[in-house]
Amino acid sequence: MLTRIDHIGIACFDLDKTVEFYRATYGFEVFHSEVNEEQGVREAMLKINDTDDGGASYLQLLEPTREDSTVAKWLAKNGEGVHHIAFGTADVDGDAADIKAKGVRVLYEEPRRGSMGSRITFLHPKDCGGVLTELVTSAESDGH
Ligand code: MC0
Repeated sequence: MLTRIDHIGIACFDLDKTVEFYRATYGFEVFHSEVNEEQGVREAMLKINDTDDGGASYLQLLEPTREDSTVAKWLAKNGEGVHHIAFGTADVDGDAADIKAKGVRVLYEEPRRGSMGSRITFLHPKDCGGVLTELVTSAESDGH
């Protein structure tokens, strides 16, 4: 069951500059940052609020680390902006299987590693009304 907005992913050319915009404009601070080489991104997670399912909601700022990454490709075509939304679930495997059975393409056979030790998969934007959609099981809620 999808129980929260885990994060909104925002693509940017310059992570440090974008982090500073969110700090100066809204007062949001970096909760966590990391490089995910598999996904080709350097990212900063800005925690917005805890949620009543024991998780939290974040803004995820993404800067590509290589030109062939999905985010670099997207930035070249669209410029900076909202790249994807992510729903949180305690069971990414089960929810991905249920959604796949409804005819939506799930992009990974098995969930991969996401921010802060989470397990993630993506749904094809062309099957989701133009919205790249991610499913996330955070490390805290993962029974695996
Ligand atoms: C591509 N398309 C999008 C889109 N990316 N539409 C909405 N939102 C996006 N973000 C559209 C394109 O405009 C194009 O439409 C069509 O999908 C095919 O795109 P493409 O540029 O030709 O590229 P493909 O097919 O090679 O790849 C698209 C695909 C890919 C969605 C399969 O981007 C992908 O695998 N994304 C999932 C992984 C990802 O994005 N990782 C970065 C965040 P037209 O109409 O022109 O045909 S990593 C992350 O977020 C992690 C760290 C985490 O949360 O923990």
